[in-house]
Amino acid sequence: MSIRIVHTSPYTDQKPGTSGLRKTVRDFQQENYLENFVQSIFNSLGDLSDQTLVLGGDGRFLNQHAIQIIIKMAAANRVRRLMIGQGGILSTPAASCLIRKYHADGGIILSASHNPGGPDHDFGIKYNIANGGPAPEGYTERFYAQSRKISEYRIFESRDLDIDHIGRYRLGETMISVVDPVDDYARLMSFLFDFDLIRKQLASETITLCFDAMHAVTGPYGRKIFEVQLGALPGSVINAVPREDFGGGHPDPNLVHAKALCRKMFSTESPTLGAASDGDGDRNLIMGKHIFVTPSDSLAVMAANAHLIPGYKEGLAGVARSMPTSRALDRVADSFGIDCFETPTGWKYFGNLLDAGKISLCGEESFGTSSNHIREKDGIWAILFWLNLIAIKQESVLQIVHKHWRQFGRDYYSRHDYEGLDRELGDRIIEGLRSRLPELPGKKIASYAIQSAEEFCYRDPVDGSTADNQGIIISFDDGSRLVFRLSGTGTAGATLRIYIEKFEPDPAKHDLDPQSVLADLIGAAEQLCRIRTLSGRPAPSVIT
Ligand code: G16
Repeated sequence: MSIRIVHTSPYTDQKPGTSGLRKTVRDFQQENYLENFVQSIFNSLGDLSDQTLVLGGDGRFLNQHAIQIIIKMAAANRVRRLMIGQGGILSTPAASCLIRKYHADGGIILSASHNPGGPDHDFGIKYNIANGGPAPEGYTERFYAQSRKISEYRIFESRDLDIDHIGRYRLGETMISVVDPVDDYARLMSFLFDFDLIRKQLASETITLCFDAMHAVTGPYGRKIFEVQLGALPGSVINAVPREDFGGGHPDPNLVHAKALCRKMFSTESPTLGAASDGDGDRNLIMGKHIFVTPSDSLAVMAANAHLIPGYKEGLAGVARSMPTSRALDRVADSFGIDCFETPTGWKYFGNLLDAGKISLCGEESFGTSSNHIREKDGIWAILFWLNLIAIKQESVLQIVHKHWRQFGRDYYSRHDYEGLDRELGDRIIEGLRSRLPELPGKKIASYAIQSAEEFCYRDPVDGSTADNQGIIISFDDGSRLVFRLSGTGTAGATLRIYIEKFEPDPAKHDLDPQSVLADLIGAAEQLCRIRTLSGRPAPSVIT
């Protein structure tokens, strides 16, 4: 066995986006494409001979192949220790949990999250730092800079390692432990939530659950935690077997892609709680009998009730949400007298606030919620939170949400996505809005008067770092708001996201259809950006 040095040429497009380097499988199959990026990460991390790294992925197509390459490259780069999830599998939250628990220096996670998988779809690679969270921009900029000048990579010449069995191995100077992907994570969950109480209510069928794992990574986590440890009825976890192509589905837990679950939750046989998670297990969808809880509302309900849950009984230090997430959370924070921070889209922006103890709960409209227990968003955790809450309150999801609205008011909310647009058109729309920002305040659109028009720029309150151009916000004088931004996770063309929200304090108006309530604002959005006219598309590709 020896180390081979392979000469290579840089690719120019290895700039990480909202969450790591996310590209099509075909991109990753180009000669040395994966190897270049992995070596660029290693080159940026300094001396690896005293570093421990965690490695795993969501099991999508290319996962197995990439894991073996990364193992050999880690050994050739003299990484001291590698912890790998058995079978190359780790959900994103479980990877974050392992990094923190074993004081690793970081981790490489293979996933394109909620994007579809298979030879014709997407793959991705992201790096998480020692706090267990996504690499901040300082790191990703260094990876990118390295990728622009890379001329060689190092790889160990050896057979593939058996990662299907738990055990310890050695490759060159690198110690390798293959670990159970679920155990440590499940243990952490049992400290945060009242497993005894949930178990009793699941056993007596006071609470029933349907968790759709969407043939993605959370199948084994869901089976073990919900069915084995908590005793949910067998079959409570559906689509539980992870597949390389997610069974041909799109592992994005929303109303469009989690269709089977939605049908069930609006039928007469719906369980108490319906939930789903995404490709790598960090997103969550929460539903009750005849109700979909928007991620923004779910976050606000969690914040309002966290003190009831064992892991949070001391109360919350503060909370945070990404800028386009509705302001339902702010109202809860106000009433509790705690800080509510507004960050750019991207989980990495919560890391400093969590590390500094300024917040203990955070979330995003894009179906992500989590707390200070790890540094990633966490799908199974969010579902356990709701299970625990229902068990304590002995109320349905619908009752919990309706009571919340009565107390705090309802933020009607929707996101309209126009996917796969021409990149140039996406840029032109944002550029057009940006250039009109100074002239918009004071103008009237439909019945709405614009109060302010600005581009969101963030200054991290902990380290003072800044992030500019994070989305365009148009605020109206009745408190309604439109946000426009381009996705940073798509792999084809551009995706324009339009976020629409309107506050309704009157309980008599809390039971209306969000699309109807927001219709005028949706019209105003079209007048402002003219996406339908310019793209020739009569409607968004996805509405959530
Ligand atoms: C990633 C990020 C999230 C972000 C989401 C959507 O999620 O981790 O913080 O909200 O992308 O980003 P965009 O609107 O730029 O597409 P995931 O689950 O894809 O890793």
